Amino acid sequence: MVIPPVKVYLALGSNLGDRRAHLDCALSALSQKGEIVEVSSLWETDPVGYTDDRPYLNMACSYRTQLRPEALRLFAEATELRCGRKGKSSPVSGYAAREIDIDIIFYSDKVIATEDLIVPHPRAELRSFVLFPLREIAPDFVHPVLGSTVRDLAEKVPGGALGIKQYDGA
Ligand code: PH2
Ligand code: MG
Ligand code: MG
Repeated sequence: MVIPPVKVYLALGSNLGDRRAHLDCALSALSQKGEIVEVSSLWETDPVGYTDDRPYLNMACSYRTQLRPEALRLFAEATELRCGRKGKSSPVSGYAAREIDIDIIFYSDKVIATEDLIVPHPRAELRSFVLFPLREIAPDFVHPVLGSTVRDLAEKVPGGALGIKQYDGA
């Protein structure tokens, strides 16, 4: 059964190899099963949650898709592999450097909690590397659990603008 298109927000990151190429690969792969609508600028960010000296390039995009949440999760994972990701990591197994990471931050205003997928992303409000790019494209989007806009969450994010700067492409 086909569902009407929904708008979702994705966060992308890379800190291994040709970071920009990995992000471009992900965007073009995603556009084969939906429409990339808005794209943030690139932000260079210090790794959060583990020790690593290789900075990330992070960005966010909005995406119009007819994939249901679980199908989108699987497609995002397949896209990570196709765009060069070698290993899997999680807050439980421990983070590691990665060629490409694609996270579902919001799926429309849906609240989802299954064994494999939690949306809104459970750590979005703690992460400037998610909120700063997202604020560029969706400042007024309201977090469906917290009831705050992305703009407000970004302004209150722990650590503020520490360890994150706009990437000048050099
Ligand atoms: N992703 C993580 C863990 N830490 N740190 C930065 N700066 N950027 C990320 O995308 C990132 C991270 C888990 O996915
Ligand atoms: Mg992630
Ligand atoms: Mg991920």
